[in-house]
Amino acid sequence: MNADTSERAGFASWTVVAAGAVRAGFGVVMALDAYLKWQPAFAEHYVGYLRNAALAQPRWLDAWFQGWLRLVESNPDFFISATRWIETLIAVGLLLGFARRFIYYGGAIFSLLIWSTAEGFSGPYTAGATNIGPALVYALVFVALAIFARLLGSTPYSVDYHLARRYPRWGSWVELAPPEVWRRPPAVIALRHQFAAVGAIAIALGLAVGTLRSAMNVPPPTPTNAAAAVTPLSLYNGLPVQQAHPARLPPLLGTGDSVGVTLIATDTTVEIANGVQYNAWTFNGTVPGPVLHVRQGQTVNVTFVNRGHMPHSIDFHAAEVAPSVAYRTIAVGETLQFSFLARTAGAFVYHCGTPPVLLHMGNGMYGVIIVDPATPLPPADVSYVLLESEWYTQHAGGTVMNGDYAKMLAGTPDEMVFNGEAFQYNDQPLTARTGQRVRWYVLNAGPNRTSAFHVIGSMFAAVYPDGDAAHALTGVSTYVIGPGQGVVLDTIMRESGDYPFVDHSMRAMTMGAVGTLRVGPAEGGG
Ligand SMILES: [Cu+2]
Repeated sequence: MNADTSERAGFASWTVVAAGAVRAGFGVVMALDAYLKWQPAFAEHYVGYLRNAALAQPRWLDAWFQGWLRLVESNPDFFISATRWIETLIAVGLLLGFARRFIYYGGAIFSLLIWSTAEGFSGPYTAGATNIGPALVYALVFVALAIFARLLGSTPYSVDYHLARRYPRWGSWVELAPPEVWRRPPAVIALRHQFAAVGAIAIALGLAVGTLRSAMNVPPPTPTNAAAAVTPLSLYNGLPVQQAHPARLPPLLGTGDSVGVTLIATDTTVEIANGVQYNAWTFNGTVPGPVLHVRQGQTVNVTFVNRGHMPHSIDFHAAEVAPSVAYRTIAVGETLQFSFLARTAGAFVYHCGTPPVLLHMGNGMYGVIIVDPATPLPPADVSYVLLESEWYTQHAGGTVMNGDYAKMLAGTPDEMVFNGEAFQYNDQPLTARTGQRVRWYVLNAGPNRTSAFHVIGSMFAAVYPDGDAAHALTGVSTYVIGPGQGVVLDTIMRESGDYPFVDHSMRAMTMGAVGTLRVGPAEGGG
């Protein structure tokens, strides 16, 4: 053998092996595909796939889709079974190299039918789409396999080859090359080529089988799913927050019989974890909105201005007024004025009440109004206001998040926070001294979840569910606060040290609803 023929023999050897490997590898893919077709979910939604694909097709394709729909809907069981068996036969044919001509031509036609019906020509071709339709690619692979078989003739890696040895007629049915090509003796196959091909197929098979279970649960790679997969806590930089949202109870808005307050709806970006922002809808540019502090018996004159980008409204839980008048939705640029008498003492939320309220509150439109009782509670040394709420997010880009209404509806928050930002009072602790009466005004804006407020290492000295000292509860360690509810609680720490305050739902704590009260020694004492 001279160098030239040995080179040619080597080339023949590896092309035969490679073509066989491609066929077998594609057989594995088709086998997985067939396996999925045998799952019950395929049968349940068979007609749905076709109806879905028929949506938004151009008019000239109406007849095509309507024709298939009529055909399939008249006997769905037949088409379900046919799809399952055709894919299974194709997979077996590819793996064994059986009836290759029929498998390749049939496979290409079948794939084109799937592509042009159930896959709806593999639309939509939107920005962010990640494939142009598997079935179209399948059709091209079948064509490529047919070309290999046409050029290379038969292959010892096929049942066809061995059948044709015994029954030449079989060869004339299933071979794609002319008889003089497929009848000639097979190329001498080098062992190293065979080992390489078998190794590659084994690895592909191992990966495919190993990942099938998990791959079946991966959400489809749509832009929406990609955005929802990024959470604020995955972007959170973990560094200490430099400036926390103020938690101290501000002074009274005024001491007269009436007080005025202006609340302006604006769209702003707010920090929801260190290094992570949210495109929020706010009252006065912060989430939560400003804490309003009034006294029982005062009249509150509200001016509400809408400088957002959509209609908004405001609803005060401290008021008893006709919501159809005072809480009505106003358009962008409009101003609404109303007054209410703060008849009832306590800690109350205010929030936007424009439908869908879930979306408006989920995007940050809430705040707190504290109404001091006419008969004062025992005097507190230091008072804090904590408004718990949830963030439901999807990635907007960079370190910025948007709201995710689907998550709001599902009630699956990405963060749960006190005063808008995760973990901020761990980095900037609230402070007190031993023996001081610390008053906590704790509220839950929701929009969905119930809070279980607890200060670790302490018992509440008093809980005022209705802001009335005459009804104070004692002996309470954890207090439940539903969405829209607020409560006043006192603690008096006996020992100095750090006291974490939490939503005792451990999930909420993990998602950011935790902070620290740092208690120092009593003034002038040890
Ligand atoms: Cu609103």
